[in-house]
Amino acid sequence: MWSIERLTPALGATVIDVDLRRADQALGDAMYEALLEHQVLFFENQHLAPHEHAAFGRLMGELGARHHSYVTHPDDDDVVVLDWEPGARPDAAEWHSDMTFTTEPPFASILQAQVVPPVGGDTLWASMYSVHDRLDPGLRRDLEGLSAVHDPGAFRNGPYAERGNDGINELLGTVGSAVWPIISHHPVTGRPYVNVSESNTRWIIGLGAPESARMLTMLFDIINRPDHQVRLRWREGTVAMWDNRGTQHYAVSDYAEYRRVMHRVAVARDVRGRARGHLGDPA
Ligand SMILES: O=C(O)CCC(=O)C(=O)O
Repeated sequence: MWSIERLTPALGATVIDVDLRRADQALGDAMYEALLEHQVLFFENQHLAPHEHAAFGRLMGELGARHHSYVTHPDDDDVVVLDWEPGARPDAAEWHSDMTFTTEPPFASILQAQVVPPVGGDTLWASMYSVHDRLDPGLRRDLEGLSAVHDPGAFRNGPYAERGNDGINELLGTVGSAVWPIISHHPVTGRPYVNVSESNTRWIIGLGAPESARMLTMLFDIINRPDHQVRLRWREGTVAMWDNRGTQHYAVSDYAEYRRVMHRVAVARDVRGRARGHLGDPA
């Protein structure tokens, strides 16, 4: 029988004695509840083949949120490969939730380590519930009712290197941007969370440039406090699954001379949450 070990008061738990290759509907239901409670779950020693990884993803919900800038695995199109060769500049060393620049960001992501550096390459997650709950009440009141624009941020760099300004305009034309309340609500638990990220939030609607920039910088500093975080040291075969609503993550880019390879399955839609009826904010 599996069990759960919590990792920090803010978020994160390791699920012990579980084999995700044998996961069935009952385990999927249980992991869903655990995910709602702990926000990010870690499973050691899984070593899922691409089709097993995608099958576990399907147990958690509907797959399909493809990222515009990553390649997929030759054996399974639902598995994205993040392969950072020695000397590469990994692009996830910034706090972000996945694809908040779209109007339908994925519900969850499931990441498995394939090749890890001997040391370094950890990933951190932060609980945006924790950030919200510990905001100064006056600041929280000021933020209620404000919304902010999320856009692809540094994903501009690739198209710019390839095609200059036209590349950026094409990216913004196809991928676009999305507006979210700064205090958003989790669509299933209903809990409020802070929904701005250093990677993707560019502008607070209705404010002038200096006020918007100052307010966002202050929020990014708060998100960056260890009080809200958990940190994973990867081993090959470790799987992490996070709820993309109410968390952010940061992949530390400190392993310059080594290769790091991850497989990721994005779960686009939360089927169980939909069945319960959404409580959250409209996009
Ligand atoms: O490589 C990692 O640890 C995280 C990658 C990431 O940011 C993502 O999958 O969204």
